[in-house]
Amino acid sequence: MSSKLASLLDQRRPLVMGILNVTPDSFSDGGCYDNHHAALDHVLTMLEQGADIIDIGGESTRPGADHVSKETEIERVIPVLESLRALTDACISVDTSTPEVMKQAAAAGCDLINDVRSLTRADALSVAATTSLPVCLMHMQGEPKTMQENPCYENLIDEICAFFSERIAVCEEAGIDRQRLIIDPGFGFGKTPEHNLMLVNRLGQLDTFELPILVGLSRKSTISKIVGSDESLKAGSIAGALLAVTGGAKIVRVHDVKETVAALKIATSIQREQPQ
Ligand code: 8Y7
Repeated sequence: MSSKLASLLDQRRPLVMGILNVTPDSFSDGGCYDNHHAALDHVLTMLEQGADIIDIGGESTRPGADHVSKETEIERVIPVLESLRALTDACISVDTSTPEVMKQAAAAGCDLINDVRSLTRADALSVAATTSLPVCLMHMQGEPKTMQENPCYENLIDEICAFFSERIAVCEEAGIDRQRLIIDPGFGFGKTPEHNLMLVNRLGQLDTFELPILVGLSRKSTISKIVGSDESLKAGSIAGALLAVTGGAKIVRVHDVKETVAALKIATSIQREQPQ
């Protein structure tokens, strides 16, 4: 594990990963930050608000999204990453499944590879191995284009655990130390609302891997389906983040950094019976 992420995880409090979408069509930032300077501003704001990690993504993985070429992804992600690296020592994650992006992101000084496809693309394993960076492995059933059409499991938790067992073994064989891995059940990635809700309750079953757990529930459709209006999405997402952390998540990937940081401070203070 990179010393930067490892020392953050050593703090034994939940970490907040702020989302920076550099895509013209993202789940909910809708292209607001596709401009370089606005993107940098947004990151600096999230860091001031207490984000521990920033996750930069140039490929929309929202349900139904089209494939993005590696050239487009590189054009979107690398210049922003380079500018950010010059501005801050903060932990920066790159959300990508593309080996060429991983390679260039590592050269530009990123600290974590966040791959929703768990290094399944050709060459992703070997490239990730050579970067020496930590990797977040996420569970997904199917591919973003079609994953929400008919998600179906015989046993959700067993299948997710089997998936992680296999991917962890494959990573180790490729030379990626187990200590470099983070796991994520992949809320909304080939899952119905019922699946997602059950997963929050059963997060503890992923403890058997003894790896940090990351979760992303922020503004996802399960939250919006329950709370309805846009104004309630923030509160709904924070409730999800709190319960995920209570269930054992070590990192929450969120849009609303300021409010999530405040909510988690209360959770940690209550847990320690000491104001944090
Ligand atoms: C997740 C993610 C997205 C998630 C991890 C969105 C890139 C969809 N969701 N990465 N990425 N976990 N590790 O709504 O849940 O932000 S994209």
